[in-house]
Amino acid sequence: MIRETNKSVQSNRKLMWMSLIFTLLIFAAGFPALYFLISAKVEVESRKAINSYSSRLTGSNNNMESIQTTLTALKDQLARNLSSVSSKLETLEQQHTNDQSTLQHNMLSLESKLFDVQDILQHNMSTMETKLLYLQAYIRAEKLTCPVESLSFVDFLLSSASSIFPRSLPNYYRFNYDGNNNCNYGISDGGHDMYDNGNKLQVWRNNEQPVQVIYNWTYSDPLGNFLMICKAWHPFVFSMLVLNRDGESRQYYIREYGDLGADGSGSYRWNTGSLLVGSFNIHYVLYQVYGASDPSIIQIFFTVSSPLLGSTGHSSLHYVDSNKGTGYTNNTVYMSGNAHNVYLNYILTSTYQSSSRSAYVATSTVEAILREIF
Ligand SMILES: *[C@@H]1O[C@H](CO)[C@@H](O)[C@H](O)[C@H]1NC(C)=O
Ligand SMILES: *[C@@H]1O[C@H](CO)[C@@H](O)[C@H](O)[C@H]1NC(C)=O
Ligand SMILES: *[C@@H]1O[C@H](CO)[C@@H](O)[C@H](O)[C@H]1NC(C)=O
Ligand SMILES: CC(=O)N[C@H]1CO[C@H](CO)[C@@H](O)[C@@H]1O
Repeated sequence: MIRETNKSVQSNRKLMWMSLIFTLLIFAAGFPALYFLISAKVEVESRKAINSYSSRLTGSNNNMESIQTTLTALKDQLARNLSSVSSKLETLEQQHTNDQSTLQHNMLSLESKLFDVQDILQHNMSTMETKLLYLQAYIRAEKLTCPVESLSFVDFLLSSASSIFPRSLPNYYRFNYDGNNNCNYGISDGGHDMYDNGNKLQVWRNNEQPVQVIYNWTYSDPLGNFLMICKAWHPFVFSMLVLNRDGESRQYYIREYGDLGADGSGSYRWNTGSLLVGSFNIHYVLYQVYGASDPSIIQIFFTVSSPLLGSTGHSSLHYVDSNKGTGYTNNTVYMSGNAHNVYLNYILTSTYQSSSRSAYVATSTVEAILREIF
């Protein structure tokens, strides 16, 4: 039995060893396998991680590149914008310079216009002042010395001449007044080429300054030595009352001047004469331009004195033939003497026939008309 037991103990030990060895064997084989398994797993995982990281790296590389491209594009754009801005700036500067010079130019032209306006105003002022001066002197002189008949004589002469000339002068021509109303002192074209800025008048005394006669105005010499009335009617009538209050011997002048418009064609003639109509003592100087195809020009200068007009002293009438042609007139007619309250008059009239050259008007016709007037 013991043996048997020994035998069984021995087999048990064998079994123990065997299982120990077996276990050791298992351990010895299992660990490396496990290790192998684990390390394979780790490798797979890290490779995965590496792959994802490198792909992320590639992605960010790509981003970097695109950022760089964008940056470059922006830089280009900026450079272009910069140059466009600077060119715009230049344009603006140029425009500014142009604007400035335009502005300066405008300023200059405005300034010159201002000067013109100032000139006109100054001229108007002085014209107004002259007119005022005349009017004041006229009123003064009229109050002081003018005979009551003085103005009524001019009224009478005007109405008489304007009714008698048209009906008594054969082929009477009613010329035009075409000057401007503000400064009307001539006839630009009286129609049918009669005048080219003619029938301009000046009056003066002795060596004094000539006074321009403006149509339809009444004047008085500021010193009160004469009054004058000018009517651009039909015919044209100018009348000057020579007051000459102190009775000194003097000359009173009328000058008619301008372009006749006859351009040198036709003829001219001077005549003088005198007549007595009732108590009216008349001396005349007649100037005519005739024989051109234009209307004739008939200028009658005449003095009228009469006890009815308060005239005293003596006077004579003269003319100066200074132009000697039919292009222009420069007709100076003057009254000299110590007379007082004498009228020195000028009438412009005309004749015209479209079919023939204008005829010379005989002194007898003119005298007949003057007789009819008085
Ligand atoms: C450059 O100009 C363009 C138009 O030409 C404009 O659209 C853009 O905003 C500008 N860029 C910059 C940076 O000024
Ligand atoms: C002068 O006055 C008259 C009548 O008052 C007028 O008919 C005529 O047109 C005026 N003439 C001028 C040139 O102003
Ligand atoms: C006009 O005639 C006068 C003489 O009466 C003369 O002194 C003057 O110089 C002449 N004027 C012109 C512009 O011919
Ligand atoms: C108010 C007045 O007389 N105005 C005149 C000033 O002068 C200019 C030219 O000289 C005329 O055209 C105006 O009528």
